[in-house]
Amino acid sequence: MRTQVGIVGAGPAGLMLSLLLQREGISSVVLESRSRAYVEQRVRAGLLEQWARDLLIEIGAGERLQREGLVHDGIRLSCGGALHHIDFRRLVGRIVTIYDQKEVVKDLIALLLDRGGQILFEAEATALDGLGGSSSVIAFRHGGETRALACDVVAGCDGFHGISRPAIPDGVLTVYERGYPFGWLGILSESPPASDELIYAYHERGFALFSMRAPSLSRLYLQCDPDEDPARWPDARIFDELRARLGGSCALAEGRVLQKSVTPMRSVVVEPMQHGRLFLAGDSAHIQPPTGAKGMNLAFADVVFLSRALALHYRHGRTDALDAYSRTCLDRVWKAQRFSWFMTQLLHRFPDETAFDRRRQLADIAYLAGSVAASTALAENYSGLPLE
Ligand code: RFL
Ligand code: PHB
Repeated sequence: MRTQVGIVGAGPAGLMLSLLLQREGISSVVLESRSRAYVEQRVRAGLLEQWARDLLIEIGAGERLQREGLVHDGIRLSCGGALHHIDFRRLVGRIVTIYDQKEVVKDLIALLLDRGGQILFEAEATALDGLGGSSSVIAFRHGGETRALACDVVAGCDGFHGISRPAIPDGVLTVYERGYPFGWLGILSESPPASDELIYAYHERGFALFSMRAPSLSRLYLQCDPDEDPARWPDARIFDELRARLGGSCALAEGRVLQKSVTPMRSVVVEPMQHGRLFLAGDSAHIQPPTGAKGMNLAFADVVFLSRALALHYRHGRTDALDAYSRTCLDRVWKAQRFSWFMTQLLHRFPDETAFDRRRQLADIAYLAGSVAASTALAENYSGLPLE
């Protein structure tokens, strides 16, 4: 098999890249280790920045998104029994959309296959060869056989646990990393959301996030230990804790818990995001705590930059944009890291915190709630910095 761009991974990054390349007349093949059913059911992110929504519509994958996506003008911060509204539409003229990542993935897969794109499911990439030479080969296992995909360029869109990043020789990458002493217990509940917009709750018992997926489906998160066992959280305990952390600022309806799991939290960025013919995009190059809702959006931004650079390369023989790929992405990635860290340190309890730290957090929230300058900065970052 041969193609121009070999893409490892059919998450948001890999699928969007294949569609963007197709629009530029560049061929690609997507290799995905899991089955189609598996990637279409994986519960993950939920929030699209304004420009990411616009991108999905522009590429032709926005029909269901525009019908079923929940458009929010802002978010609410809950603290000390009060709810503070940060109104993105008023402050920066932008909105955000709640639309589950698995729905985004479903729509992108359907569109790509409909347009004659190539995705091989249950095709696990096992090795990347020739990254420093004139062409590369991705070895993969498919249907019990070992096969090879020859390509000009490899796009490593295989997430944080993929093979692309580890395929880069030792000593080439600088890894910037920060751990957090907590995780999130994520819950999907058959109950109407507590509010029409997301609530980020600061509370002495720990952080809680009240999100949603549909008018009768809530997505809820509780700060917990990073190695917490979800089995220790029967439904009644979950709702007692959510109600306590919401602090009476609005009513919370109980419902059947459909799913619960614990996500530990980490910030990681690798530099550079390119090695020879391999370009990393999305979670394979960077992850951040979900408090800023940045992961899927950053994955899309990376592949927009990569597809533009590849178009210039194939159309005009230019390599300047490809050479600048890592720098271009990292500028945005670090701003997203900063914002995700800001939201995380603002709202969580830390085991080694002092009374001074708590007072400072409360002052920060009061400043956000009361200052147009501070809330505009939050609105601008949360709803998505412009791509250009
Ligand atoms: P993905 O989605 O992990 O896709 C990688 C794909 O590569 C496949 N793969 C391989 N395929 C072939 N061969 C191999 N050797 C392979 N190894 C791996 C995998 O099966 C998979 O299909 O990475 P991508 O495309 O970079 O997308 C990143 C996003 O998925 C991620 O950043 C977000 O989910 C993060 N995230 C959020 N992002 C947002 O933008 N907004 C949010 O509100 C948000 N909330 C969240 C989140 C992530 C969370 N968790 C579970 C980590 C909330 C949570 C709780
Ligand atoms: C979600 O709805 O899953 C979600 C929303 C916002 C976040 C994190 C997760 O910051």
